[in-house]
Amino acid sequence: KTQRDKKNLLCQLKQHELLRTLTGSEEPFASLGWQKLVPHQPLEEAISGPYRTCAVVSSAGAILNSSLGREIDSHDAVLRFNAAPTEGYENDVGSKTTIRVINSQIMADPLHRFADSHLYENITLVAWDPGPYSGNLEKWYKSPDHDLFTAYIEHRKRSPSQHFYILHPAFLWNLWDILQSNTEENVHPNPPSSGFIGIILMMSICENLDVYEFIPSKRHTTLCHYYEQYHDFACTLGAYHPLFYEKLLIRRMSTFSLDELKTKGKVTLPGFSQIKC
Ligand code: NCC
Repeated sequence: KTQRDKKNLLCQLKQHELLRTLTGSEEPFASLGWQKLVPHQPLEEAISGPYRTCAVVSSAGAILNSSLGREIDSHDAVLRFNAAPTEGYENDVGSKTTIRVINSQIMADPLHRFADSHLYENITLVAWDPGPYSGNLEKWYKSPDHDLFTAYIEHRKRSPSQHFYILHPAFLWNLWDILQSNTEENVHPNPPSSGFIGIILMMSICENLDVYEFIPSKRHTTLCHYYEQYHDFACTLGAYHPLFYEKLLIRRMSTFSLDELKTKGKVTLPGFSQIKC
C-alpha cells in the first residue's frame, strides 16, 4: 500500500510539470522588456544537466556535527538555500554549490548584501516571491512580498551571463495545491518553503537526489540554522510555511533506510525522468 501511495504521489507531481520560471512574455513583464532581460534558455537547458546525482542541503541546525560534507560534495550538483554559507562548515555541509534557491527577502533586504556577496556569484540562482494566489501578475509586480524585481534587473544587467531565474508564482501555488490535495488537514494558505521548492526543482533536473536534514535526523535541535546562534523550533516544523506537511509528504515519497534517516537525516528521491507512470 505504501508503495502504491509513493508511486501515485510521484506520478502526480511528475504529470503536473510544475517547474515554471518567468519568461517575460506575460504582462506586465512583456511591456517592460523582460523578454530581453531573462535568460534566453529555459532553466532545464541552461544548466549543464541533466545531473545524474544531486544533493539538497537544508539549512537546519541539526546538520552541525554530521560530517556529511564529503558525501554531499560527491554529488554532481548541490543545491543550497538563501544565505547558507559553506565557508567554515565544510566538514558538515560540503563546499560545492551548483544552485541556490533564494527567497525575495535575500534580494530586498540590504542586510544580505545581495549585490556584492560572493555567495550569489558563479552559480545558478533561482529566486521566488509568492504573488497572490489568484495568479494576477500585475498585482504581484505592484506589491511583491519583498521587492525582488529591482535587484533582479540590476543583477541581470551586471552579470548577464549568470543563470538567474525567477520562479513563476503559478509554480508555487500549484505545488501548494498538490500539498493540500494529499493532506487530510487544512494546510494554511501560505507558500511552500524554499526547501520544498528546491526539492521539486531538483526532481525536474536530476536523475536522482539525496535530501539532507529536511526530515530531521537524531540530531534534531531547536537551533534554527547551522550558521547562526538562533533557537526556534518553528524553523524545523514551520509557522509561516506549511513545513510540517511538506516534510510528511516528502517522507511518503522517498526511499530511505531508517538508519540513514536517523544518522544522516537523508532520504532519496527519483528525478521525474526516472519515474514511469
Ligand atoms: O530558514 P531558511 O528558509 O533559509 O531555510 C532554508 C530551508 O531549509 C529547511 N530548514 C531550515 C531550517 C530548519 N531548522 N529546518 C529546515 O528544514 C526549510 O525547508 C527551509 O525552507 C525559506 O524557506 O526561504 C526560509 O527563509 C528564511 C529567511 O528568509 C532566510 O533564511 C533569509 O534570512 C525564513 N525566515 C524568516 O523569514 C525569519 C524562513 O521562515 C524560511
